Amino acid sequence: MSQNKPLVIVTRKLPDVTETRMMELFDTRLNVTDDAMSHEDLINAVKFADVLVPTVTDKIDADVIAHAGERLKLIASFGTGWDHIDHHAARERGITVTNTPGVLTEDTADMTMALMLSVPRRVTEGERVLRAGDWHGWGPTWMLGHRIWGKRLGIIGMGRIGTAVARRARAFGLSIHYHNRHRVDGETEAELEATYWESLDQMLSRMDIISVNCPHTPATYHLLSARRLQLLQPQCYIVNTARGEVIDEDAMVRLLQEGRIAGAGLDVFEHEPSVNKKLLDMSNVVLLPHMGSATIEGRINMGEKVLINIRTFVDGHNPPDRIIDEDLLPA
Ligand code: 8YV
Repeated sequence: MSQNKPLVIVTRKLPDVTETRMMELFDTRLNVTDDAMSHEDLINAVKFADVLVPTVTDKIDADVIAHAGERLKLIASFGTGWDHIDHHAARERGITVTNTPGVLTEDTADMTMALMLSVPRRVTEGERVLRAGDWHGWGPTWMLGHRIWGKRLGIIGMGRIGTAVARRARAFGLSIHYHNRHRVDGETEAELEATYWESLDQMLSRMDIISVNCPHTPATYHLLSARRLQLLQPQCYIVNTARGEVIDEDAMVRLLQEGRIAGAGLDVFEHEPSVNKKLLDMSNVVLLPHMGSATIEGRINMGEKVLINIRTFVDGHNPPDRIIDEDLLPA
């Protein structure tokens, strides 16, 4: 790290308050146009930066890290998921990686509930009919969806977000089931009246709604594989606000087309920002453009975390949100 203010390169437009404070504290290069950086732009950035502040849209792979200059010591990512960063390559180069956990938990859980309600109750479908001028009045058997009260919700990944989803879902009358790499503590399990399934296969075949809330790691890539998706019951809905890569998206699309699952609420996709065209034609799916954490409050909190991580690191301390190897364990 240089003697003067560290050079911080920010890859995307961040909230004004974050950018302003960053300008005050560090020698900061902002991205005022907000155009996503190309692979080449990222390589150029890491050659000179002391600190890189990327987001989920920047693939910081081994090649980018191989081009890092001697000065690059910290990658302070703006976001909780860090699957866009080759953490092993960074560690081998002595580069610390941080993220922004905790501050987007409630917002993401809210969006999960929004999808969980929207798909079975046909919310966006009904809205589309109305806007198209095709609503000709109430009908006793028209636009019927399915009740969620009393149904079984299976949460994959009972970390902060999964637990926040469970709390909300309880209030909507869902019974909570979960699969996680560790069983949660007894108090939380009792509070949520949650049933733990060590076997994901066993859980999947019994649920009415599946919510994906685990991070994307090598161990969770296609965790919902073609084989596992076939275990779901035909009335089951899938909700994903975590990462598209956790589900074999082609296999899910096939099951949706064949009517072998009831529907899906998706905020994330396997090949973002491109979305499988077949999904666009389906009425039983609700599709959102990765908006789970998109609140002004959440983004400002995320910015604050990035600032704290950089400042702490620059001052010679362990940044609070340093990514540690435990996170690489399977979900
Ligand atoms: C963020 C997310 O907005 O934090 C995450 O893991 O998926 C998003 O909600 C995004 O990552 C910002 O980089």
